[in-house]
Amino acid sequence: MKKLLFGFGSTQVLLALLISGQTFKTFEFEQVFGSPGKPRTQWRSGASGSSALHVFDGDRVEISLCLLEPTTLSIAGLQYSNDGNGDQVDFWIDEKYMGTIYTKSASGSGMLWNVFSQVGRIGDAVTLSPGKHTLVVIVVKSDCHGLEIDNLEFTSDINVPDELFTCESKFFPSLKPTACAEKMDSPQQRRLMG
Ligand SMILES: [Ca+2]
Ligand SMILES: [Ca+2]
Repeated sequence: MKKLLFGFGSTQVLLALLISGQTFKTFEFEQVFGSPGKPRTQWRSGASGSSALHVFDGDRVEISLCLLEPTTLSIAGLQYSNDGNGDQVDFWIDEKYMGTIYTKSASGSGMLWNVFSQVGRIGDAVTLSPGKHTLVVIVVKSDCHGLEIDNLEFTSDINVPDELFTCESKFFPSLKPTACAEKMDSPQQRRLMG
């Protein structure tokens, strides 16, 4: 219950979801690297799961949705942080465009990477057939410094464990990395992070 309330803060929303039989599912983006504490998944006390995934222009995350029965779901929200100019992130499920979010420009000399903001619902609900579907999160436009994506929340009419719902995830770095991305992915940085 505590988890459901976190990030939404509205008893009305929670009650509406409980009455309608909807359940929340959460995907933590740092999962794509297995565990936090890597150059792209630094420890963040302000993030859920204590970490987020740093993404740059052209980076892409693919999340597999493994559905056991017909499922109606929607993307209920994204949590992110940004310290620098704004960014544009698009969302697709299979070949269907779901929506776009724009991060706010902010300047905190690096301190704002630990300050996470919530973006509300992205796109309409979709009904998917049983089987595997792919949710694509792609950074379409970004400054050199990129953004951090913490988690993605779904609502679903079928209640299965989170790890079944989002059964696999892969990270695809940009083929044309920015200077900031190259610096973060450098062998020196990986050595520094252990
Ligand atoms: Ca940015
Ligand atoms: Ca997280």
